[in-house]
Amino acid sequence: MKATAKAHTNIALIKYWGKRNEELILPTNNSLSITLDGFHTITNVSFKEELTNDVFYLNDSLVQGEQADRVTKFLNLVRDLAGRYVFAEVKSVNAVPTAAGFASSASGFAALAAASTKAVGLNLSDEQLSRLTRQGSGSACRSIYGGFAEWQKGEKEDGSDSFAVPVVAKDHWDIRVAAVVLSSKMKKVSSRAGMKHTVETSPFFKGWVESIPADLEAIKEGIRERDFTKVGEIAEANCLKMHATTLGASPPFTYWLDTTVTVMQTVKQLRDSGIPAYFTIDAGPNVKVLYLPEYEAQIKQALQSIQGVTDVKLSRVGQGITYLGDEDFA
Ligand code: FM0
Repeated sequence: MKATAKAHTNIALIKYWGKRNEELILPTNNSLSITLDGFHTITNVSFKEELTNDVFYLNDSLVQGEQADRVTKFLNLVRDLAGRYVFAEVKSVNAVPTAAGFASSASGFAALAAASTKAVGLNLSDEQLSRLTRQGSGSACRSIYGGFAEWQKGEKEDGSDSFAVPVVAKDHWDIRVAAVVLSSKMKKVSSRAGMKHTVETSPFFKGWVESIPADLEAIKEGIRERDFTKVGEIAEANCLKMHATTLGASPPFTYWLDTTVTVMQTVKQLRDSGIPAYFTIDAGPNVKVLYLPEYEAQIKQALQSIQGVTDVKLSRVGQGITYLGDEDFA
């Protein structure tokens, strides 16, 4: 009754921003991401008859409160699916520095879903696993796959047609992502709270949702053709549209800091000087920069030299879920 799984985080090029059902985590629009090899979570789940509640350790520390409740809520789904009502010990090791501005919830829930379902004896298909993972954290359903993945929002009220699928073979394209870490200690508006507030109050939200199908069609074509300019332009514009919805909210808010804008301008300057690069930003101040391998040295140098940037972490396209032996869990 135990298993260990590893999952990587992902960065969306077409953003998931808005839910139509908060309980089931059903989105208002399709989204599309790249799984990244630079950031991962490894999770070991043991279901044990002697436990009287779930216990959750993150990086060797016992976690209680809201984060632990989210793990238990997710394990309840797994127990219902398996028809086995046994509590679990969950041990996670996160190699996703929170400071890098990646939602560790993506790799976290993907690894939890994979390890817990395997431990309880469920043998799920990728589609079933993605659908289940979605209910832990929406963006996590894309981390089941390596390479480029699209989360199809689905139409049904029960969410049975809302899950991610691969877009191309994992090794289709060696595209790179630099995560630019800023020095801020800004209080964070979570993506969950930020998107809810935006859906409820921003008049720009409607325009956002309506603009998605065309972006998706075009970016998938760009990915298939390995057309970096096309993919970069669409991803950057899609990110700007998402952030524009927050400025239209009431009260308005933004995830950007002054250094966020400086990094965006640097990316534009790199392009003007002949180095192809495009940015994207999630629900936080840090910037992710898309680039091609041959420009890695220049990209890293330019981003590192910006005042207020504390770190630049480079990543390649990563793989989907892998299962590890218990001896691999350190
Ligand atoms: O990843 O409320 O998955 O597509 O990162 O747990 O379903 O943390 F930029 C924002 C991620 C949203 C875009 O939201 O929300 C993306 C975002 P949950 P998530």
